[in-house]
Amino acid sequence: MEMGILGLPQSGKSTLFEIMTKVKGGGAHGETCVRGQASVPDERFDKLVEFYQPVRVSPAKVPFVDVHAVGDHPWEAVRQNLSGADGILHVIDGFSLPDRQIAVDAYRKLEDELILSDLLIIEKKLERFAKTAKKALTQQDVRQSELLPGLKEVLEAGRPLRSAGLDGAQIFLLRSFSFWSIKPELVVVNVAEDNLSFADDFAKAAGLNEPVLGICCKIEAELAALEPAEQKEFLASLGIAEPAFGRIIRSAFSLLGRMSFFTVGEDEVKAWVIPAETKAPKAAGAIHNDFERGFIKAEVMSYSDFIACGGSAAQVKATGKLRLEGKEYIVKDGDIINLRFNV
Ligand SMILES: Nc1nc2c(ncn2[C@@H]2O[C@H](COP(=O)(O)OP(=O)(O)O)[C@@H](O)[C@H]2O)c(=O)[nH]1
Ligand SMILES: [Mg+2]
Repeated sequence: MEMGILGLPQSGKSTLFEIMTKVKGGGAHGETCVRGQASVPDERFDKLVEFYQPVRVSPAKVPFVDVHAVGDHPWEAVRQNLSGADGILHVIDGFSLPDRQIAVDAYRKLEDELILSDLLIIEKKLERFAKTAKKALTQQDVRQSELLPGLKEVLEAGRPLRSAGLDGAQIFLLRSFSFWSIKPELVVVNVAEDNLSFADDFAKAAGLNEPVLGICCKIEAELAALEPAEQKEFLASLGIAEPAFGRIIRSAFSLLGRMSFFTVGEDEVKAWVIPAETKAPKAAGAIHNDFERGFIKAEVMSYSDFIACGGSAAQVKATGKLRLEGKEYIVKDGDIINLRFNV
């Protein structure tokens, strides 16, 4: 799982990457590509840490990739380093020239590049299908050849594949193409300090289905350099409850279809990252492969029951709210789990 950061040069990609991951962005040491993990802010997690006061604290993480794409062939660097990304964070410069049309054009410029790239893939494939004898086509070929012409029309209309209303099976059928515009996308407008509402202006003007969030990287970079207590003061002075970068990380996390369950104790409170709709043994496998094989039962407390019982696991058990779940249990976001396994 990985989120690729896309955007024109000087739009603030590396600045945002650094704010989110605390890792120096691409280009700082001459690399074309830098990876970093961003902690996902989660009030529930903070609360669990407060109750357990553990030695180690391990929040959920989202990996981001920052590409330093400059020079004559920036697109090549992007292609090489972001093709494996599961989602795209598209950064728009909204600070240097806060003009809606310029921002929308900047967005379209890269978006059209991705759409064109996908269109070429489809055209090539359809050509190949046309040249192949019907009998030589596999079942998968046939299903692809039925699906692709409609998708070609979507792209020709300038729309990304993620807007084509594809279902899970169709997306699976298309996975080998590594389409760009099929990836879920979060749009982030990097706004000027004195023009925080520009992200909303952009969203209205662009009329996108994709989620759009605003951030002023300049302010948030200053914020990130402060001690936690000073951060709170600084935010309060601006009338902001939470820094925007936290919301961006959370949106990326859910855009990638991920959720977390918790394991708790005095040694460690940890948020484990799993895809939504994961069954208990697979979730156990996120902790250790052996736990999946040797899975017996999961003792589960819901986060809300835990809080209702004043943060006492014993109280949860005493009130009959501790559930013993088996192999078919689908883990819910925020479950607090203790595994029983046999290895
Ligand atoms: N005024 C202003 N400058 C910014 C902001 N975000 C980034 N910059 C500056 O814009 C330049 C390019 O930023 P960078 O993150 O390297 O862009 P990248 O090429 O997309 O990675 C740097 O000099 C940043 O300091 C912002 O919100 N406001
Ligand atoms: Mg950069």
